[in-house]
Amino acid sequence: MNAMNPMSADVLRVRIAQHLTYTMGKDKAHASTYDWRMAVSYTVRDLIVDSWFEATRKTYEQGGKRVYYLSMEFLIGRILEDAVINLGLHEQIEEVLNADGVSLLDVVENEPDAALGNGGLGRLAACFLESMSTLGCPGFGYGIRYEHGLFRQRFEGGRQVEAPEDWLNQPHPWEFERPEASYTIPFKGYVETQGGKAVWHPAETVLARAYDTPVVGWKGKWSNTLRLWGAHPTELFDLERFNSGDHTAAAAPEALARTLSRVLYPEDTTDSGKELRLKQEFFLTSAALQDILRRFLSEYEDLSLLPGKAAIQMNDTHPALAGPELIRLLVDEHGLDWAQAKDIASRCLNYTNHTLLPEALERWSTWLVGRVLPRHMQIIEQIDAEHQAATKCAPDLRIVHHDQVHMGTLAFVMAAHVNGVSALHSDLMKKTVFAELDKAYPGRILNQTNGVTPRRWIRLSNPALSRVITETIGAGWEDNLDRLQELNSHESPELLANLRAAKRANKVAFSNWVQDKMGIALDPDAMFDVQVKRIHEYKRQLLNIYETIARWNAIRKNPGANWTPRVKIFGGKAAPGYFTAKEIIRLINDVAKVVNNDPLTSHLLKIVYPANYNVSMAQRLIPAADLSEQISTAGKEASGTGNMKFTMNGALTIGTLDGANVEIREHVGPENFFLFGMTADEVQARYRTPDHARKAIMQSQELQDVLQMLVEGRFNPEEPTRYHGLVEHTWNHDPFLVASDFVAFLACQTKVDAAFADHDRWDKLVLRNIAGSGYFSSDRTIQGYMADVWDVKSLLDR
Ligand code: 26V
Repeated sequence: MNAMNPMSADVLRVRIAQHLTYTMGKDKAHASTYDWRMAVSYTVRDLIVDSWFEATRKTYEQGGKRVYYLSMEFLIGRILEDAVINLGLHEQIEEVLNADGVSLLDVVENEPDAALGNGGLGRLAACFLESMSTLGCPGFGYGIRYEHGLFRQRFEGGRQVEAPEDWLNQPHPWEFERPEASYTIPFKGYVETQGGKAVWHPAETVLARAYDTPVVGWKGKWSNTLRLWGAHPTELFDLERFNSGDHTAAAAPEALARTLSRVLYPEDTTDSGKELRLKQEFFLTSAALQDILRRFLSEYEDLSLLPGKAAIQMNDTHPALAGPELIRLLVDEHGLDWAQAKDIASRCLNYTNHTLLPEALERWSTWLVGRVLPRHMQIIEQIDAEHQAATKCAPDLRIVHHDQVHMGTLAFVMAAHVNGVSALHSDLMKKTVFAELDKAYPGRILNQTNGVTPRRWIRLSNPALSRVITETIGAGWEDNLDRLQELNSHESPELLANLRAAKRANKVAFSNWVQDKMGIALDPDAMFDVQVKRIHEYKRQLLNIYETIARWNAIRKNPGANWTPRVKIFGGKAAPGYFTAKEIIRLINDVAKVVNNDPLTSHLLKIVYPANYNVSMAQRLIPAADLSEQISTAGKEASGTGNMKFTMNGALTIGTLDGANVEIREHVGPENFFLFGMTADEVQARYRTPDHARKAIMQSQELQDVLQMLVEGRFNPEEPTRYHGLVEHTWNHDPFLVASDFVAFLACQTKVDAAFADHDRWDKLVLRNIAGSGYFSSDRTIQGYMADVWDVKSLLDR
């Protein structure tokens, strides 16, 4: 069922009522918001299943290649509202619910976020799945069905406190459990050679069971599957022990097995060789590959045909065991010889790199890999030996080096294509971390600049802007986002006023939410200046809060001057073990408390940091933003995707030449982008300057004042020494060059103030940004992967 053949409100009314009665067992008089949400979800799901079956049938019929996207993270967010929008049922369902005095908004907001990811990498995977469905690219997402997604964040005394997230404590209406699709995942034990063949005798096994969620594309024309694996015990429990009264021990095997899919790792940098994490990675990888081979062998016999039927994408190195595991399955289980198996594997696999930060590159000790996956350790050694023989590479370019398995090198060596996620990032891959591998395997590295789905990130989250766009350029831009360019030729005082009105409505809605949740009153006519993303030193939230303090000082010195009122909005979580990031959070909250209560400045400057930033909060916040802070140290942010969402929603960017900022600036026009700071090359040179931080601080009285206030405990008189460590860090280390970019940042912010005060000018900048953002649709990105990496064709006649 799709928008070309829309469901009438009458049919929907009957179906929703039936699910309310027969699925939920409630009558209307007693139905809660939860009951309505489930009834609506089942009704919508039924409609998706039709297109899902059709897509599956077409895929089998055509017998073409499929894409398998392996990712440890899928940061989906809410599903119902997205499905309703993509099926074009928003108005009808609203009508049906309103007739019973129920609000669709309440129903939609009753759904917990599926937060199966940490940040950009996981959200990208979710956007990709939606775009693959919109484009009719036959594919599967493979991930883990974490019982607990990313932790919930709250603040106590300004400090981050983590609580477990519990999205599965209610029935999850979007998934289909598939008990018949389960695979045994082996661990540990030993390898024996029998007649020249390796035989692995695992000491532990766990069952991976499939849970399928359909992902519906725009207008419901196609649906792909997100297949998440849940861990189950291979043996239920020890009945003998249970009968003898030891109930806890009897259940131990079950508990142990289930830990594999219990919780998402919340660290986005590696801080250790955690065995459970390695096991999770293998659990996903092995289950996915066994499933891929099973599906292939149900249609074909000759495994040498696999590369023509399966493109397997490794989302970062987390599934990089796919190389050795595919070889193991082909050799040990299917009897192929080594050379053929390796050739097949390396023609199926591709690898996307998402970061060049050394602390986030995965390495596992050979001891751990050898103990958990003894057969894979042998295979890795063999791959490495052949890599060494073929490239004569230096020891530090080997996969195994200093008793560690370098997963980036393993992924690179085993992949047909390796890609970065923005032009700058792919370029830096070739110049830095992967320079030698690029020479050894020329042409393997290519670029696919990230994108985001405009269905969720404009159409769903910003209905006000969506209406203005449709009224101006007509329908059909949602799956052809380059059409936003047409907005430029419609420039008129009326269009600019409409854009302004849409933005203001979003700001009012966000202000009401902040008032409600935090008890802080915001002025919707102030500039909403937003930095939302994981808290990381390289992203430089510290630079932003230092600038905020300097701004407060300047206002206090001259309160009568012509200030542009601003609301500084922060959002984001820190990894639980990341001490400095947590200090930055606390500092922002401490500063907010003091600044927001200053009667002299509170009409000119407010700071808000709503806790627990997630996909749903992003959907409220991004449409209300005027200014997007993309201020990472140049060369450190691989791409960014939030930057794209802000641009599409008519926020202007203040940013460095980093990641996709470079391309955003080119597409919207350099004159419509607030650029500041050192380039990636200048950053490298700056690191070589002795005492760079101290020298920079001496150049700025404003920064010295800020640091002095922190030394004096101006924002935390109850414990004045609280930020001495942070100040010392800035003076003596400053690894991300906050001090060196401070003066430029301040100057650029002054330009932003002036631009915002000039309404006519600002409105035009907004228009240029929206109109230039079409390139950043994930449809464009997926088309790039289909053509350059996967060699897969769309199965939709568009
Ligand atoms: C790293 C690790 C290391 C091992 C432990 C688990 C774990 C989980 C997550 C990560 C983060 C990988 C890097 C990442 O998220 N990169 C972001 O990817 C975005 C999508 O390409 C990109 O826009 C961001 O710039 C980049 O930081």
